[in-house]
Amino acid sequence: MYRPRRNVVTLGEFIIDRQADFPYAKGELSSLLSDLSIAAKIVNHEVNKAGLVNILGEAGSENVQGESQKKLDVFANEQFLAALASGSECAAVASEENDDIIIFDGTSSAGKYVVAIDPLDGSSNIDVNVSIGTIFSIYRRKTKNMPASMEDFLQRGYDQVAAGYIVYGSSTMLVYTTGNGVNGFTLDPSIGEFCLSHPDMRMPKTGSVYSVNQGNFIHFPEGVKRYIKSCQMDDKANKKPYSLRYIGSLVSDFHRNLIKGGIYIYPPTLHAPKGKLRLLYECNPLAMIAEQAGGKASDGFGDILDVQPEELHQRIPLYIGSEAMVEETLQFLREFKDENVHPSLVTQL
Ligand code: AHM
Ligand code: MG
Repeated sequence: MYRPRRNVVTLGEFIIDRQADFPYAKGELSSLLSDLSIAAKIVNHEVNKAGLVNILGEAGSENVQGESQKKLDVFANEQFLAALASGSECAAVASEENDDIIIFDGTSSAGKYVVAIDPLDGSSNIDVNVSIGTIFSIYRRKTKNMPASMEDFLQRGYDQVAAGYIVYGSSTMLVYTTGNGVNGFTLDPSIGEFCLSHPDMRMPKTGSVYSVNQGNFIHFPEGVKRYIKSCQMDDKANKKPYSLRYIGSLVSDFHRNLIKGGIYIYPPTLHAPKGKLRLLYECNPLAMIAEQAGGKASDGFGDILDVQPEELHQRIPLYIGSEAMVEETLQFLREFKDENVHPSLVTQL
């Protein structure tokens, strides 16, 4: 008998199909991921027409890091908060754009999960039509029978139950993990659905791309300088010299390296001794994805996912990507840890 079939698997179908894999499966985490994907579609729509409408430019306010916010940052933040607030699974959100955690009232305070999010990462690229992204991290709440609190967010990356990102690039993709491999979905604008395009993503063990803001070179620790120099050597056996690729949007640089192999580095610098990137909603979610895809993420000493956070907007150095490349960088850091490092970095490290 003829049975019509279609090849496309939508994100919604995939999430429901995988629901049984979740240790506490009752559909709440699935529902939370769906809420995030809906907000992602709305943000994508706005990102795509950003050049056409008066939504570009400074919003006139500064975020908690003292950085100027773009209008699209504000819009994305509002959309993700609204999507999470309207579901009943998320009890509270920590966002790069908000000083404090946002605790949802009413039924949502019973939600079992909290979400840490960078609603629009790489915001300096908005005005120039270069890829930007959203990064999210989901934890089970620790608090019970009371409103969510800071304690729910200050959990190690290894405690994440799910993590993901959306890259608004030449196409828009949502990539996520629930600790059971990594899967990527591409938005098909004609039907408005994220469709499974990259099942079971694996990060190549090594690559030939390094991503770092080399403009800060003189302020890097000696080990990072030596690693960069080794990337530039003529060394055919190890496929060096590597290519330098730095978009300046962490999500986009990470996404390319996830697919093609490579390393992304944001080390401590003289002016930013703890690096620039935020542990909770930038480094931890990408570290979970990297590890789930066979890659590695370190702060220069140990696994990023093993770091006990002390504050919401904590910054941390990041070395993330193909396992062999991260390992090699760590070797350089160990070998040159005492050499030629600016005194302020020695005390901070
Ligand atoms: P943002 O969250 O304010 O956009 O900052 C994070 C971004 C990352 O996406 C990117 O990799 C990095 O900052 C670039 O920083 P720099 O310009 O110092 O190289
Ligand atoms: Mg960011």
